[in-house]
Amino acid sequence: MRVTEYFDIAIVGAGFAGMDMLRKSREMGLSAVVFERGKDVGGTWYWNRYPGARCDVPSMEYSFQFSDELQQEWEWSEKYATQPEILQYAQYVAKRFDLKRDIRFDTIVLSMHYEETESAWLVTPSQGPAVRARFVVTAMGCLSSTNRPRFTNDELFRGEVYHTGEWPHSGVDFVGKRVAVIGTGSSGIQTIPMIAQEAKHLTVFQRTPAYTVPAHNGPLSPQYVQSVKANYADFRAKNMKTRAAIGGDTPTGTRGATEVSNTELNEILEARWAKGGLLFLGGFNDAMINGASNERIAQWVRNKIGSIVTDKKIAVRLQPHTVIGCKRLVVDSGYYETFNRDNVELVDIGLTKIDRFTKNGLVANTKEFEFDIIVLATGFDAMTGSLLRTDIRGRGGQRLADAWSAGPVNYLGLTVHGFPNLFTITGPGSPSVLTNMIVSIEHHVEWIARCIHYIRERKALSVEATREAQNQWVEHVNAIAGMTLFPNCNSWYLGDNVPGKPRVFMPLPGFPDYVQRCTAVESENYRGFAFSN
Ligand code: N01
Repeated sequence: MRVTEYFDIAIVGAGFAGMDMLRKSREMGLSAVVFERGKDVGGTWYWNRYPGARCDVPSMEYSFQFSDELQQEWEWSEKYATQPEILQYAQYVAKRFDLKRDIRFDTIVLSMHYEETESAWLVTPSQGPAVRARFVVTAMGCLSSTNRPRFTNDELFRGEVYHTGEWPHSGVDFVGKRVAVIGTGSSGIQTIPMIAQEAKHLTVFQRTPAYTVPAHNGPLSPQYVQSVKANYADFRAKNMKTRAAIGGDTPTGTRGATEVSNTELNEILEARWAKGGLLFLGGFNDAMINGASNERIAQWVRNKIGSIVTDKKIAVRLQPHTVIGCKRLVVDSGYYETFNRDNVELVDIGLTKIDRFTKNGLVANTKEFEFDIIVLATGFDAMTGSLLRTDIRGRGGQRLADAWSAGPVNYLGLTVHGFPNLFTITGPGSPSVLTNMIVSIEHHVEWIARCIHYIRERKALSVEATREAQNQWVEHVNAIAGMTLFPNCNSWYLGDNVPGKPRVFMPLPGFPDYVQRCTAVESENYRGFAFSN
Protein backbone atom coordinates (compact mmCIF):
# COMPACT_ATOMS: atom_id res chain seq x y z
CA MET A 1 0.00 0.00 0.00
CA ARG A 2 1.26 3.46 -0.90
CA VAL A 3 1.57 5.58 2.20
CA THR A 4 2.17 9.27 1.86
CA GLU A 5 1.73 10.45 5.41
CA TYR A 6 3.95 9.69 8.37
CA PHE A 7 3.28 10.64 11.98
CA ASP A 8 4.94 10.04 15.28
CA ILE A 9 1.57 9.16 16.78
CA ALA A 10 -1.80 8.10 15.41
CA ILE A 11 -4.60 8.42 17.93
CA VAL A 12 -7.95 6.69 17.58
CA GLY A 13 -10.85 8.64 19.05
CA ALA A 14 -11.45 12.32 19.85
CA GLY A 15 -13.23 12.02 23.16
CA PHE A 16 -11.50 13.36 26.23
CA ALA A 17 -8.73 10.73 25.96
CA GLY A 18 -7.89 11.43 22.32
CA MET A 19 -8.08 15.18 22.80
CA ASP A 20 -5.69 15.06 25.75
CA MET A 21 -3.29 12.71 23.94
CA LEU A 22 -3.22 15.08 20.97
CA ARG A 23 -2.57 18.10 23.18
CA LYS A 24 0.21 16.25 24.98
CA SER A 25 1.79 14.98 21.74
CA ARG A 26 2.00 18.51 20.43
CA GLU A 27 3.50 19.71 23.72
CA MET A 28 6.21 17.07 23.22
CA GLY A 29 6.87 18.27 19.69
CA LEU A 30 5.53 15.09 18.11
CA SER A 31 3.51 14.96 14.93
CA ALA A 32 0.10 13.48 15.59
CA VAL A 33 -3.13 12.68 13.79
CA VAL A 34 -6.47 11.74 15.32
CA PHE A 35 -9.20 9.70 13.67
CA GLU A 36 -12.73 10.15 14.99
CA ARG A 37 -15.88 8.39 13.80
CA GLY A 38 -18.17 11.25 14.94
CA LYS A 39 -18.52 14.61 13.26
CA ASP A 40 -17.19 16.43 16.31
CA VAL A 41 -15.19 15.93 19.49
CA GLY A 42 -16.68 14.60 22.73
CA GLY A 43 -16.78 10.81 22.39
CA THR A 44 -19.37 9.39 24.75
CA TRP A 45 -20.90 12.85 25.19
CA TYR A 46 -21.20 13.23 21.43
CA TRP A 47 -23.21 10.01 21.06
CA ASN A 48 -25.25 9.70 24.27
CA ARG A 49 -27.75 12.51 23.76
CA TYR A 50 -30.83 10.82 25.19
CA PRO A 51 -33.03 12.97 27.43
CA GLY A 52 -31.70 12.95 30.98
CA ALA A 53 -28.09 12.07 30.05
CA ARG A 54 -25.71 13.57 32.55
CA CYS A 55 -22.54 12.63 34.34
CA ASP A 56 -22.64 10.81 37.67
CA VAL A 57 -19.30 12.35 38.75
CA PRO A 58 -19.66 15.87 40.18
CA SER A 59 -18.95 18.61 37.63
CA MET A 60 -16.16 20.25 39.62
CA GLU A 61 -14.27 16.93 39.39
CA TYR A 62 -15.26 15.88 35.88
CA SER A 63 -12.88 18.08 33.91
CA PHE A 64 -9.24 18.29 32.87
CA GLN A 65 -6.64 19.40 35.38
CA PHE A 66 -3.66 19.76 33.02
CA SER A 67 -4.26 23.50 32.69
CA ASP A 68 -5.03 25.65 35.68
CA GLU A 69 -6.21 28.46 33.39
CA LEU A 70 -8.71 26.07 31.83
CA GLN A 71 -10.09 24.84 35.13
CA GLN A 72 -10.32 28.40 36.44
CA GLU A 73 -12.13 29.82 33.44
CA TRP A 74 -14.67 27.07 32.77
CA GLU A 75 -17.98 27.50 34.65
CA TRP A 76 -20.17 24.48 35.39
CA SER A 77 -23.77 25.33 36.13
CA GLU A 78 -24.96 22.27 38.07
CA LYS A 79 -23.65 19.78 40.62
CA TYR A 80 -23.91 17.05 37.94
CA ALA A 81 -23.46 18.39 34.42
CA THR A 82 -25.86 17.56 31.62
CA GLN A 83 -24.69 15.97 28.38
CA PRO A 84 -25.10 19.24 26.40
CA GLU A 85 -22.95 21.12 28.90
CA ILE A 86 -20.21 18.47 28.90
CA LEU A 87 -20.23 18.46 25.11
CA GLN A 88 -19.88 22.26 25.17
CA TYR A 89 -16.91 21.82 27.49
CA ALA A 90 -15.29 19.33 25.08
CA GLN A 91 -15.83 21.78 22.22
CA TYR A 92 -14.43 24.62 24.30
CA VAL A 93 -11.27 22.61 25.07
CA ALA A 94 -10.90 21.69 21.38
CA LYS A 95 -11.14 25.34 20.39
CA ARG A 96 -8.97 26.71 23.17
CA PHE A 97 -6.13 24.32 22.31
CA ASP A 98 -6.79 24.43 18.57
CA LEU A 99 -7.16 20.65 18.43
CA LYS A 100 -9.49 20.17 15.48
CA ARG A 101 -6.92 20.88 12.80
CA ASP A 102 -5.32 17.49 13.51
CA ILE A 103 -8.54 15.52 13.85
CA ARG A 104 -10.06 13.67 10.88
CA PHE A 105 -13.77 13.49 11.66
CA ASP A 106 -16.34 11.12 10.22
CA THR A 107 -13.55 8.61 9.85
CA ILE A 108 -13.46 5.13 11.31
CA VAL A 109 -10.14 3.33 11.67
CA LEU A 110 -10.67 0.05 9.84
CA SER A 111 -7.33 -1.54 10.60
CA MET A 112 -4.02 -1.01 12.34
CA HIS A 113 -1.26 -3.39 11.33
CA TYR A 114 2.21 -3.41 12.87
CA GLU A 115 4.96 -3.51 10.25
CA GLU A 116 8.03 -5.11 11.77
CA THR A 117 10.36 -3.95 9.03
CA GLU A 118 9.37 -0.34 9.72
CA SER A 119 8.81 -0.64 13.50
CA ALA A 120 5.68 1.34 12.78
CA TRP A 121 1.94 0.94 12.39
CA LEU A 122 0.01 1.11 9.15
CA VAL A 123 -3.33 2.71 9.98
CA THR A 124 -6.11 2.41 7.42
CA PRO A 125 -9.10 4.70 7.85
CA SER A 126 -12.55 4.45 6.26
CA GLN A 127 -11.79 7.53 4.16
CA GLY A 128 -8.63 9.36 3.21
CA PRO A 129 -5.16 7.93 2.88
CA ALA A 130 -3.61 5.24 5.06
CA VAL A 131 -0.94 6.65 7.35
CA ARG A 132 2.14 5.22 8.97
CA ALA A 133 2.87 6.05 12.61
CA ARG A 134 5.61 5.00 15.01
CA PHE A 135 3.10 4.80 17.87
CA VAL A 136 -0.63 4.19 18.01
CA VAL A 137 -2.73 5.20 20.97
CA THR A 138 -6.27 3.92 21.29
CA ALA A 139 -8.59 6.43 22.91
CA MET A 140 -11.76 4.67 21.87
CA GLY A 141 -13.69 4.85 25.13
CA CYS A 142 -14.73 2.03 27.42
CA LEU A 143 -18.43 2.38 26.67
CA SER A 144 -18.54 3.28 22.99
CA SER A 145 -19.62 0.15 21.11
CA THR A 146 -23.34 -0.23 21.64
CA ASN A 147 -24.88 -3.54 22.63
CA ARG A 148 -27.89 -3.94 20.36
CA PRO A 149 -29.43 -7.31 21.17
CA ARG A 150 -31.33 -8.96 18.35
CA PHE A 151 -34.94 -9.75 19.19
CA THR A 152 -36.98 -12.22 17.21
CA ASN A 153 -38.65 -10.46 14.25
CA ASP A 154 -37.22 -7.08 15.25
CA GLU A 155 -37.19 -6.04 11.60
CA LEU A 156 -41.02 -6.15 11.53
CA PHE A 157 -41.59 -3.20 13.88
CA ARG A 158 -42.89 -0.20 11.91
CA GLY A 159 -42.38 2.43 14.60
CA GLU A 160 -39.18 4.23 15.59
CA VAL A 161 -36.32 2.46 17.40
CA TYR A 162 -33.46 4.29 19.12
CA HIS A 163 -30.47 3.16 21.15
CA THR A 164 -29.52 5.52 23.98
CA GLY A 165 -25.86 5.31 22.93
CA GLU A 166 -26.57 6.41 19.33
CA TRP A 167 -29.19 9.05 19.90
CA PRO A 168 -30.32 11.17 16.91
CA HIS A 169 -28.93 14.69 16.97
CA SER A 170 -32.31 16.07 16.00
CA GLY A 171 -33.81 14.72 19.24
CA VAL A 172 -36.92 12.55 19.57
CA ASP A 173 -40.44 13.84 20.14
CA PHE A 174 -42.21 11.66 22.71
CA VAL A 175 -45.24 13.91 23.20
CA GLY A 176 -48.45 11.91 23.01
CA LYS A 177 -46.57 8.73 22.04
CA ARG A 178 -46.71 5.17 23.37
CA VAL A 179 -43.13 4.42 24.31
CA ALA A 180 -41.19 1.35 25.46
CA VAL A 181 -37.82 1.48 27.20
CA ILE A 182 -35.94 -1.82 27.27
CA GLY A 183 -33.20 -1.83 29.92
CA THR A 184 -32.83 -0.39 33.39
CA GLY A 185 -29.11 0.37 33.73
CA SER A 186 -27.75 3.93 34.11
CA SER A 187 -28.98 5.04 30.67
CA GLY A 188 -32.49 3.64 31.10
CA ILE A 189 -32.76 4.98 34.64
CA GLN A 190 -31.67 8.46 33.57
CA THR A 191 -34.02 8.65 30.61
CA ILE A 192 -37.14 6.95 32.00
CA PRO A 193 -38.20 9.89 34.24
CA MET A 194 -37.69 12.33 31.35
CA ILE A 195 -39.61 10.29 28.78
CA ALA A 196 -42.42 9.67 31.29
CA GLN A 197 -43.02 13.42 31.48
CA GLU A 198 -43.67 13.65 27.74
CA ALA A 199 -45.05 10.32 26.61
CA LYS A 200 -48.71 9.40 26.61
CA HIS A 201 -47.74 6.04 28.04
CA LEU A 202 -44.39 4.55 28.98
CA THR A 203 -43.75 0.84 29.44
CA VAL A 204 -40.45 -0.09 31.11
CA PHE A 205 -39.14 -3.57 30.33
CA GLN A 206 -36.95 -4.65 33.21
CA ARG A 207 -34.74 -7.73 33.04
CA THR A 208 -32.91 -7.15 36.34
CA PRO A 209 -33.77 -4.34 38.77
CA ALA A 210 -30.85 -2.01 39.48
CA TYR A 211 -29.84 -0.18 42.63
CA THR A 212 -29.97 3.54 42.17
CA VAL A 213 -29.33 6.40 44.57
CA PRO A 214 -30.55 9.98 44.18
CA ALA A 215 -28.33 12.64 42.64
CA HIS A 216 -30.01 15.55 44.44
CA ASN A 217 -28.85 17.60 41.54
CA GLY A 218 -29.13 21.37 41.53
CA PRO A 219 -27.32 24.57 40.65
CA LEU A 220 -23.78 24.92 41.96
CA SER A 221 -23.44 27.66 44.54
CA PRO A 222 -20.96 30.39 43.56
CA GLN A 223 -19.40 30.10 47.04
CA TYR A 224 -18.71 26.38 46.58
CA VAL A 225 -17.27 26.92 43.09
CA GLN A 226 -15.10 29.71 44.45
CA SER A 227 -13.84 27.57 47.32
CA VAL A 228 -12.85 24.73 44.96
CA LYS A 229 -11.21 27.07 42.45
CA ALA A 230 -9.23 28.79 45.18
CA ASN A 231 -7.53 25.46 45.97
CA TYR A 232 -8.11 23.40 42.85
CA ALA A 233 -4.78 21.59 43.06
CA ASP A 234 -5.47 20.42 46.63
CA PHE A 235 -9.00 19.42 45.69
CA ARG A 236 -7.65 17.30 42.81
CA ALA A 237 -4.89 15.79 44.94
CA LYS A 238 -7.39 14.70 47.60
CA ASN A 239 -9.64 13.11 44.99
CA MET A 240 -6.74 11.18 43.48
CA LYS A 241 -6.02 9.55 46.82
CA THR A 242 -9.41 7.84 46.91
CA ARG A 243 -10.08 4.38 45.46
CA ALA A 244 -12.23 5.74 42.65
CA ALA A 245 -10.45 9.11 42.31
CA ILE A 246 -13.75 10.71 43.24
CA GLY A 247 -14.90 12.70 46.27
CA GLY A 248 -11.83 13.34 48.38
CA ASP A 249 -13.92 15.63 50.59
CA THR A 250 -16.17 12.74 51.62
CA PRO A 251 -13.94 10.19 53.30
CA THR A 252 -14.88 6.52 53.33
CA GLY A 253 -16.25 5.27 56.65
CA THR A 254 -13.77 3.66 58.99
CA ARG A 255 -15.99 0.76 60.05
CA GLY A 256 -17.66 -2.17 58.39
CA ALA A 257 -21.44 -2.26 57.99
CA THR A 258 -21.72 -5.30 60.24
CA GLU A 259 -19.85 -3.52 63.05
CA VAL A 260 -22.54 -0.93 63.74
CA SER A 261 -25.95 -1.00 65.39
CA ASN A 262 -29.14 -0.65 63.35
CA THR A 263 -29.48 2.94 64.51
CA GLU A 264 -25.94 3.85 63.43
CA LEU A 265 -26.36 2.03 60.13
CA ASN A 266 -29.52 3.98 59.48
CA GLU A 267 -27.93 7.31 60.41
CA ILE A 268 -24.90 6.76 58.19
CA LEU A 269 -26.88 5.56 55.19
CA GLU A 270 -29.56 8.21 55.60
CA ALA A 271 -26.85 10.91 55.58
CA ARG A 272 -25.23 9.41 52.46
CA TRP A 273 -28.64 9.09 50.75
CA ALA A 274 -29.38 12.72 51.58
CA LYS A 275 -26.04 13.78 50.09
CA GLY A 276 -26.66 11.59 47.04
CA GLY A 277 -24.31 10.23 44.41
CA LEU A 278 -21.87 7.39 43.94
CA LEU A 279 -20.24 7.83 47.34
CA PHE A 280 -23.30 6.29 48.96
CA LEU A 281 -21.42 2.98 49.22
CA GLY A 282 -18.47 4.68 50.95
CA GLY A 283 -20.39 4.97 54.22
CA PHE A 284 -18.62 1.79 55.28
CA ASN A 285 -15.18 0.46 54.48
CA ASP A 286 -16.23 -3.05 53.48
CA ALA A 287 -19.25 -2.67 51.21
CA MET A 288 -17.54 -4.36 48.27
CA ILE A 289 -15.54 -6.98 50.14
CA ASN A 290 -17.88 -8.34 52.82
CA GLY A 291 -21.06 -10.09 51.70
CA ALA A 292 -22.85 -9.66 55.03
CA SER A 293 -22.07 -5.93 55.14
CA ASN A 294 -23.16 -5.53 51.57
CA GLU A 295 -26.45 -7.27 52.27
CA ARG A 296 -27.20 -4.95 55.22
CA ILE A 297 -26.72 -1.94 52.96
CA ALA A 298 -28.72 -3.58 50.17
CA GLN A 299 -31.62 -4.29 52.52
CA TRP A 300 -31.59 -0.67 53.64
CA VAL A 301 -31.91 0.44 50.02
CA ARG A 302 -34.70 -2.08 49.39
CA ASN A 303 -36.60 -0.54 52.33
CA LYS A 304 -35.98 2.90 50.87
CA ILE A 305 -37.46 1.82 47.53
CA GLY A 306 -40.46 0.48 49.45
CA SER A 307 -40.93 3.87 51.08
CA ILE A 308 -40.83 5.78 47.77
CA VAL A 309 -42.95 3.63 45.48
CA THR A 310 -46.57 3.78 46.58
CA ASP A 311 -47.80 0.57 44.94
CA LYS A 312 -46.26 -2.12 47.14
CA LYS A 313 -46.35 -4.77 44.41
CA ILE A 314 -44.42 -2.54 42.04
CA ALA A 315 -41.98 -1.60 44.82
CA VAL A 316 -41.19 -5.28 45.38
CA ARG A 317 -40.47 -5.76 41.68
CA LEU A 318 -38.11 -2.78 41.69
CA GLN A 319 -36.16 -4.12 44.66
CA PRO A 320 -32.95 -5.84 43.52
CA HIS A 321 -31.70 -8.90 45.36
CA THR A 322 -28.20 -8.89 43.96
CA VAL A 323 -25.01 -7.52 45.56
CA ILE A 324 -25.27 -3.72 45.69
CA GLY A 325 -22.44 -2.06 43.73
CA CYS A 326 -21.69 -5.28 41.85
CA LYS A 327 -23.22 -3.71 38.78
CA ARG A 328 -22.31 -0.06 38.62
CA LEU A 329 -24.41 1.89 41.09
CA VAL A 330 -26.77 4.23 39.26
CA VAL A 331 -27.31 7.89 40.20
CA ASP A 332 -30.80 9.10 39.32
CA SER A 333 -33.18 12.02 39.40
CA GLY A 334 -36.64 10.80 40.35
CA TYR A 335 -36.43 7.23 39.03
CA TYR A 336 -38.42 5.36 41.68
CA GLU A 337 -40.93 8.24 41.93
CA THR A 338 -41.63 7.80 38.21
CA PHE A 339 -43.37 4.51 38.96
CA ASN A 340 -45.96 6.44 40.97
CA ARG A 341 -47.20 8.05 37.75
CA ASP A 342 -50.37 6.79 36.08
CA ASN A 343 -48.80 6.72 32.61
CA VAL A 344 -45.89 4.43 33.58
CA GLU A 345 -46.00 0.65 33.64
CA LEU A 346 -43.32 -1.83 34.70
CA VAL A 347 -43.02 -5.17 32.92
CA ASP A 348 -40.63 -7.82 34.24
CA ILE A 349 -38.97 -9.85 31.54
CA GLY A 350 -36.39 -11.42 33.81
CA LEU A 351 -37.46 -14.98 33.43
CA THR A 352 -39.26 -15.03 30.13
CA LYS A 353 -37.38 -12.41 28.05
CA ILE A 354 -39.03 -10.51 25.23
CA ASP A 355 -40.78 -13.09 23.06
CA ARG A 356 -40.68 -11.24 19.78
CA PHE A 357 -41.23 -7.94 18.03
CA THR A 358 -44.35 -7.38 15.93
CA LYS A 359 -45.22 -4.73 13.38
CA ASN A 360 -46.99 -2.69 16.06
CA GLY A 361 -44.82 -3.37 19.09
CA LEU A 362 -43.64 -6.46 20.89
CA VAL A 363 -44.77 -9.52 22.77
CA ALA A 364 -43.47 -10.19 26.28
CA ASN A 365 -44.75 -12.70 28.80
CA THR A 366 -47.09 -13.79 25.95
CA LYS A 367 -48.84 -10.37 26.08
CA GLU A 368 -48.79 -8.04 23.08
CA PHE A 369 -47.90 -4.36 23.58
CA GLU A 370 -48.28 -1.61 21.00
CA PHE A 371 -45.78 1.23 20.70
CA ASP A 372 -44.89 4.20 18.54
CA ILE A 373 -41.29 4.28 19.80
CA ILE A 374 -39.00 1.63 21.31
CA VAL A 375 -35.90 2.85 23.16
CA LEU A 376 -33.10 0.36 23.61
CA ALA A 377 -31.20 1.24 26.79
CA THR A 378 -29.33 -2.03 26.49
CA GLY A 379 -25.81 -0.78 27.12
CA PHE A 380 -22.46 -1.45 25.55
CA ASP A 381 -19.95 -4.08 24.56
CA ALA A 382 -17.79 -2.54 27.25
CA MET A 383 -14.03 -2.06 27.46
CA THR A 384 -12.99 -4.38 24.65
CA GLY A 385 -15.82 -3.81 22.14
CA SER A 386 -14.31 -0.96 20.15
CA LEU A 387 -10.80 -2.42 20.22
CA LEU A 388 -11.91 -5.81 18.96
CA ARG A 389 -14.20 -4.39 16.27
CA THR A 390 -11.08 -2.87 14.72
CA ASP A 391 -8.71 -5.13 12.77
CA ILE A 392 -5.63 -4.72 14.99
CA ARG A 393 -2.65 -6.93 14.15
CA GLY A 394 0.66 -6.98 15.95
CA ARG A 395 3.94 -8.79 15.40
CA GLY A 396 3.73 -11.72 12.98
CA GLY A 397 0.26 -10.56 11.92
CA GLN A 398 -1.23 -11.71 15.21
CA ARG A 399 -4.77 -10.41 15.62
CA LEU A 400 -5.72 -8.72 18.89
CA ALA A 401 -9.04 -10.56 18.68
CA ASP A 402 -7.10 -13.86 18.80
CA ALA A 403 -4.73 -12.73 21.55
CA TRP A 404 -7.80 -11.77 23.61
CA SER A 405 -10.07 -14.65 22.62
CA ALA A 406 -10.24 -15.82 26.24
CA GLY A 407 -10.54 -12.26 27.58
CA PRO A 408 -8.24 -9.23 27.55
CA VAL A 409 -4.63 -9.73 28.66
CA ASN A 410 -2.15 -6.89 28.90
CA TYR A 411 0.42 -5.15 31.07
CA LEU A 412 -0.71 -2.24 33.29
CA GLY A 413 -3.88 -2.01 31.22
CA LEU A 414 -1.77 0.03 28.81
CA THR A 415 0.22 -2.27 26.55
CA VAL A 416 -0.12 -5.74 25.05
CA HIS A 417 2.60 -8.34 24.50
CA GLY A 418 3.04 -8.88 20.76
CA PHE A 419 1.75 -5.39 19.93
CA PRO A 420 4.76 -3.06 20.14
CA ASN A 421 4.27 0.71 20.31
CA LEU A 422 0.54 0.33 20.94
CA PHE A 423 -0.91 2.06 24.00
CA THR A 424 -4.50 1.65 25.19
CA ILE A 425 -5.83 4.58 27.22
CA THR A 426 -8.06 3.31 30.06
CA GLY A 427 -7.71 -0.23 28.74
CA PRO A 428 -9.00 -3.30 30.56
CA GLY A 429 -6.70 -4.18 33.45
CA SER A 430 -6.59 -0.53 34.57
CA PRO A 431 -8.99 1.22 36.99
CA SER A 432 -10.76 3.09 34.14
CA VAL A 433 -14.52 2.67 34.56
CA LEU A 434 -14.22 2.28 38.34
CA THR A 435 -12.89 5.83 38.57
CA ASN A 436 -13.52 9.37 37.44
CA MET A 437 -12.65 8.68 33.80
CA ILE A 438 -10.99 12.04 33.17
CA VAL A 439 -8.56 11.48 36.05
CA SER A 440 -7.67 8.04 34.70
CA ILE A 441 -7.33 9.43 31.18
CA GLU A 442 -4.93 12.16 32.26
CA HIS A 443 -2.87 9.69 34.27
CA HIS A 444 -2.54 7.42 31.23
CA VAL A 445 -1.76 10.24 28.83
CA GLU A 446 1.05 11.51 31.04
CA TRP A 447 2.42 7.99 31.56
CA ILE A 448 2.37 7.22 27.83
CA ALA A 449 4.03 10.57 27.07
CA ARG A 450 6.89 9.86 29.49
CA CYS A 451 7.29 6.34 28.10
CA ILE A 452 7.53 7.68 24.54
CA HIS A 453 10.02 10.29 25.71
CA TYR A 454 12.13 7.52 27.28
CA ILE A 455 12.03 5.47 24.07
CA ARG A 456 13.18 8.42 22.05
CA GLU A 457 15.94 9.29 24.53
CA ARG A 458 17.21 5.72 24.28
CA LYS A 459 16.95 5.93 20.51
CA ALA A 460 14.88 2.77 20.61
CA LEU A 461 12.44 2.02 17.84
CA SER A 462 9.90 0.05 19.79
CA VAL A 463 8.68 -0.90 23.23
CA GLU A 464 6.71 -4.00 24.07
CA ALA A 465 5.43 -5.63 27.25
CA THR A 466 7.16 -8.93 27.96
CA ARG A 467 5.01 -12.03 28.17
CA GLU A 468 6.16 -12.61 31.74
CA ALA A 469 5.20 -9.10 32.90
CA GLN A 470 1.85 -9.44 31.17
CA ASN A 471 1.12 -12.79 32.83
CA GLN A 472 1.97 -11.35 36.23
CA TRP A 473 -0.26 -8.34 35.62
CA VAL A 474 -3.21 -10.50 34.60
CA GLU A 475 -2.71 -12.55 37.77
CA HIS A 476 -2.61 -9.36 39.82
CA VAL A 477 -5.85 -8.01 38.30
CA ASN A 478 -7.61 -11.34 38.84
CA ALA A 479 -6.35 -11.56 42.43
CA ILE A 480 -7.61 -8.06 43.29
CA ALA A 481 -10.98 -8.65 41.61
CA GLY A 482 -11.23 -11.99 43.42
CA MET A 483 -10.97 -10.23 46.80
CA THR A 484 -14.08 -8.19 46.01
CA LEU A 485 -17.76 -8.95 45.51
CA PHE A 486 -17.63 -7.73 41.90
CA PRO A 487 -17.65 -11.21 40.35
CA ASN A 488 -20.88 -12.07 42.23
CA CYS A 489 -23.40 -10.90 39.63
CA ASN A 490 -23.87 -10.60 35.88
CA SER A 491 -22.46 -7.25 34.81
CA TRP A 492 -20.86 -5.54 31.86
CA TYR A 493 -17.66 -5.31 33.96
CA LEU A 494 -17.51 -9.08 33.39
CA GLY A 495 -18.81 -9.05 29.82
CA ASP A 496 -21.96 -10.91 30.90
CA ASN A 497 -24.25 -8.61 28.92
CA VAL A 498 -22.85 -9.64 25.53
CA PRO A 499 -23.66 -13.20 24.46
CA GLY A 500 -20.48 -15.23 23.90
CA LYS A 501 -18.11 -12.71 25.49
CA PRO A 502 -15.54 -14.38 27.79
CA ARG A 503 -16.39 -13.84 31.47
CA VAL A 504 -13.44 -11.85 32.84
CA PHE A 505 -13.55 -8.97 35.33
CA MET A 506 -12.04 -6.26 33.16
CA PRO A 507 -11.33 -3.14 35.25
CA LEU A 508 -8.87 -3.07 38.16
CA PRO A 509 -10.25 -1.79 41.48
CA GLY A 510 -8.12 0.75 43.38
CA PHE A 511 -6.76 3.88 41.71
CA PRO A 512 -4.00 4.94 44.17
CA ASP A 513 -2.36 1.51 44.28
CA TYR A 514 -2.50 1.32 40.50
CA VAL A 515 -0.83 4.72 40.13
CA GLN A 516 1.93 3.63 42.49
CA ARG A 517 2.55 0.48 40.46
CA CYS A 518 2.75 2.43 37.19
CA THR A 519 5.19 4.86 38.80
CA ALA A 520 7.31 2.02 40.17
CA VAL A 521 7.55 0.39 36.73
CA GLU A 522 8.65 3.70 35.26
CA SER A 523 11.20 4.45 37.95
CA GLU A 524 12.74 1.00 37.42
CA ASN A 525 13.49 1.87 33.79
CA TYR A 526 10.24 0.42 32.56
CA ARG A 527 10.47 -2.94 34.26
CA GLY A 528 8.57 -5.55 32.28
CA PHE A 529 9.13 -3.87 28.93
CA ALA A 530 11.53 -4.86 26.14
CA PHE A 531 13.00 -2.16 23.91
CA SER A 532 14.42 -2.74 20.45
CA ASN A 533 16.78 -0.51 18.49
O1 N01 B 1 -26.08 -0.16 30.13
P1 N01 B 1 -26.18 -1.34 31.21
P2 N01 B 1 -26.26 1.41 30.36
N1 N01 B 1 -33.21 -7.88 26.80
O2 N01 B 1 -25.46 -2.49 30.60
C1 N01 B 1 -30.76 -4.63 29.85
C2 N01 B 1 -22.21 4.30 31.98
N2 N01 B 1 -23.22 5.32 31.98
O3 N01 B 1 -26.12 2.05 29.03
O4 N01 B 1 -29.20 -6.01 33.93
C3 N01 B 1 -33.65 -7.14 27.80
O5 N01 B 1 -25.79 -0.91 32.53
C4 N01 B 1 -29.87 -4.99 31.01
O6 N01 B 1 -30.46 -6.02 31.77
P3 N01 B 1 -29.52 -6.91 32.78
C5 N01 B 1 -22.20 3.65 33.35
O7 N01 B 1 -20.90 3.26 33.66
C6 N01 B 1 -22.96 6.35 32.78
O8 N01 B 1 -27.46 1.69 31.11
O9 N01 B 1 -28.29 -7.26 31.98
N3 N01 B 1 -32.90 -6.31 28.53
C7 N01 B 1 -29.78 -3.66 31.72
O10 N01 B 1 -30.93 -3.41 32.49
C8 N01 B 1 -23.10 2.47 33.11
O11 N01 B 1 -22.94 1.43 34.03
C9 N01 B 1 -23.87 7.33 32.88
O12 N01 B 1 -30.36 -8.05 33.13
C10 N01 B 1 -31.60 -6.24 28.20
C11 N01 B 1 -29.75 -2.67 30.55
O13 N01 B 1 -30.34 -3.32 29.46
C12 N01 B 1 -22.71 2.10 31.70
O14 N01 B 1 -22.55 3.33 31.04
C13 N01 B 1 -25.06 7.28 32.19
C14 N01 B 1 -31.05 -6.98 27.15
C15 N01 B 1 -28.34 -2.28 30.17
O15 N01 B 1 -27.73 -1.65 31.25
C16 N01 B 1 -23.72 1.29 30.96
O16 N01 B 1 -25.03 1.80 31.25
C17 N01 B 1 -25.30 6.20 31.37
C18 N01 B 1 -31.91 -7.84 26.44
N4 N01 B 1 -31.48 -8.62 25.44
C19 N01 B 1 -24.36 5.23 31.28
N5 N01 B 1 -29.74 -6.70 27.06
C20 N01 B 1 -23.51 8.45 33.75
O17 N01 B 1 -24.26 8.84 34.59
C21 N01 B 1 -29.48 -5.80 28.03
N6 N01 B 1 -30.60 -5.53 28.72
C22 N01 B 1 -22.14 9.00 33.61
